Amino acid sequence: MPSPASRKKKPFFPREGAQSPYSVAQQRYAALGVDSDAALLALAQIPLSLPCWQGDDVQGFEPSKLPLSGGIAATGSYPGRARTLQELRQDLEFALSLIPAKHRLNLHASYGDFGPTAVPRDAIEPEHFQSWITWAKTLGIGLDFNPTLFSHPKAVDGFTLSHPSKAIRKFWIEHAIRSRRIGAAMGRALHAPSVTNLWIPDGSKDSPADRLAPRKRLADSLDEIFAENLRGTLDSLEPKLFGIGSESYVVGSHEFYLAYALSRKKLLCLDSGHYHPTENVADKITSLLQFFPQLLLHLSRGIRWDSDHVVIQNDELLAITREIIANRLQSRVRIGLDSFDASINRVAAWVIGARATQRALLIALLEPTQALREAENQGDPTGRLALQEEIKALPFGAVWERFCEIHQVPPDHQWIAKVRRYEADVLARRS
Ligand code: RNT
Ligand code: ZN
Repeated sequence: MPSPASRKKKPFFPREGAQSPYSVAQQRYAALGVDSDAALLALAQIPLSLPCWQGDDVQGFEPSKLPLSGGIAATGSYPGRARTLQELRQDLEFALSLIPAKHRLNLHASYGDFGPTAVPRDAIEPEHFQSWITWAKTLGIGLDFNPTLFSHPKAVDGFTLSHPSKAIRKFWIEHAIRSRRIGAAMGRALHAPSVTNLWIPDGSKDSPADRLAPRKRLADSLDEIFAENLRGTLDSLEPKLFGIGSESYVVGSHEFYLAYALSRKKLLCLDSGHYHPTENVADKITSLLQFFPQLLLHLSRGIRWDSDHVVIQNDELLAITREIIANRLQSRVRIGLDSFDASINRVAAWVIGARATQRALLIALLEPTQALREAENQGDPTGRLALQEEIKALPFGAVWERFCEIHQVPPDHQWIAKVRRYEADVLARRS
């Protein structure tokens, strides 16, 4: 006769301490046909390109700094901004030590190792970025690049490559040509192509009388910039729908760059902060990839008029990572982050944004895509919706903790203490 204890129903969940949280999660996912070990391996293969400009409020290292312009703004005065190239590298190395797996750094042309003498933007050379290349090699990370067409006397009236003045256009064309060569030099030196992404601020506050001519001038400028065939760089173009001071008209709009990039075999960059608030950026990915071999993403967080808040794990981000992973598009979508927030610890901003993106990618990698598609293919939208909702409660946190453990970085709730110590020891000493 069985004892009353053994007649008790076996608990569905193993008792606390009986198994590690990861193995419990592993079993929950396996029951849905998802291999969490494979998800951990796949996540480690997805590099994120971190924006150098989050470390110093988009100031750069040109000796004559102009205030940030071009309709973008880093608001806040949190202490500890990196003031020199050495400080920025130190902060980046520290941030990278808190982000699991290997990543990339996205540099702007204004962040060269220029020394005390001003180097005009139309005279920058790969040599000004040699120390970045050496640094990246030491860390074993890749570099991406961007020409800088803002915060400059020749960019103050809102137009650069589409400016009516030929001389101004020529200046910026030369800058962009040189930037492509720098991106190519980085890519060749680091044995993996660098993305050289072009964003320009051109646009106007009020309705222009002529929307056509600036776009024609921009197309012509771009053709000059891309005339040279280069190995080592992938060119990319970043549209925007509106900005501060370009509320009524942006020359490089979505349609402009979409058509330009497609016809010239360039990459298109989707910045998730650049579209109307109800526009679904995630939904653009599979449409564009019917025709583009690759895309670049600037993951960002738009709030009202700002397009560059720190990335967080919100529905928008989850929808984007889900589209990439569920369709196995990770080798065709390059992921960069784009934020500049001067109101919080800037090192923490990198870490929060990168880890949020990795968590969102992991959630996508743990999705029971096959089961969802089966429901869909069987004409069962009810079952699909039920499962889509229920997977939100699956224990992805334990898998994320395992990822941090494998990559020897502090788990959630622990990395922030390290940042606080760094703040006290390093950042607080910067006046
Ligand atoms: C601006 C664009 C652009 C910049 C960086 C600094 O709206 O998003 O990518 O954020 O070039
Ligand atoms: Zn961007």
